[in-house]
Amino acid sequence: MTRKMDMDLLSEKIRNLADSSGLDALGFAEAAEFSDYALNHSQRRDPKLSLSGAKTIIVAGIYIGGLTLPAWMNPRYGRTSRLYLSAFFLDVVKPLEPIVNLLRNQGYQAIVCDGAQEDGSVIPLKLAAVRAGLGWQGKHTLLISKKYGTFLALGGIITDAPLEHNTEQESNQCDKCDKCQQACPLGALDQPYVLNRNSCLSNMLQIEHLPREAKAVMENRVGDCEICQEACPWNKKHIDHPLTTNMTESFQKKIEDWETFFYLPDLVNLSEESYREKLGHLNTDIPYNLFHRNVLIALERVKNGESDE
Ligand code: B12
Repeated sequence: MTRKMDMDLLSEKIRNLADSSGLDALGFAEAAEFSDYALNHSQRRDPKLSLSGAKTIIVAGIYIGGLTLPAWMNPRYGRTSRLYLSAFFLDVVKPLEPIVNLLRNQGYQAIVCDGAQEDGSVIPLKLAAVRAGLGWQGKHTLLISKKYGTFLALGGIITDAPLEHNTEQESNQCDKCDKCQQACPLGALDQPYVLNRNSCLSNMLQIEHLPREAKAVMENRVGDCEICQEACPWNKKHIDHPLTTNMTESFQKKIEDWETFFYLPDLVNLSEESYREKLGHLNTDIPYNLFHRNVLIALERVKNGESDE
């Protein structure tokens, strides 16, 4: 009984900390194996390989739909994604720190899914978020939250603290909708709920070999693609009328001069050093030469009058 009260109290403290750190969504899940995880990445599949006494996975989400975006609809500006602008995992890692400190002060171990390196991504975050009750995986494979659509950047902690565990998962609401599948110009979602990584434009824009079919559809994208997310009906209200949340302001500060930063005629002259200085903290993983290649293609398109402008 006392143990249960302690557990509830700690879970409650974590919820309060999450609120004050600006996290928009939080859930607790049992740290059991993700037996349906398809990648050959055993550490990610089994949280106990990261922490042998793991009991709980804490999954957190930050709403990234509220960013003021650069002038992406103008083909003279390079286009990226909300996740890219919000520094992938990193903005979810920082607000998790107070929770990690609390757990450690109480004598528990806590490992953060920092995502900065391949092995830092110690949890399959979409599957963990579903288990924690934050939403369901859509046909584009992304987590859909009723409140935030797919615009939740996810982060997580594995801990040996015995916290409350969610037991009710959100039911899948995609039903017959296949808008994301139809929207993908490269057929990366031909099979619902499975992303063919080799055909995903987000992936292609960060690898050496850019196939001709990707070049034909990338438009002004210089890194990352959000086509499937833009087509998702659960995102419509966020695209038309983004919410303002606690974090919107801090994201915004970081991209203050970015409305002009992505102007292609200037962007093409960005040196490797400035690239690192300006975008390094965003953890995009896109090497300078590939970013520059993407910018050149986008600019060429404007010069050749292939854009609608
Ligand atoms: C590797 C990776 C990528 C790779 C590969 C993507 C992939 N196949 O998942 C690349 C570089 C291509 C990529 C792209 C993007 N990514 Co990514 N990526 C990751 C990363 C690091 C691991 C994901 C992973 O494990 N994939 C492996 C595959 C096997 O997992 P899966 O797609 O979930 O596969 C499951 C389903 O297919 C399911 N399944 C099969 N059949 C069926 C049937 C039904 C009915 C159901 C429900 C499920 C189901 O079973 C599989 C489970 O094994 C995570 C962070 C993390 N640590 O989790 C971020 C992450 C998943 N990415 C994210 C995002 C946002 C993107 C992009 C949209 C980026 C952008 N442009 O904004 C694009 C994705 C486009 C898309 N439609 O997915 C977010 C997702 C947030 C969210 N709300 O869901 C994450 C969580 C990062 C973050 N910190 O927030 N990504």
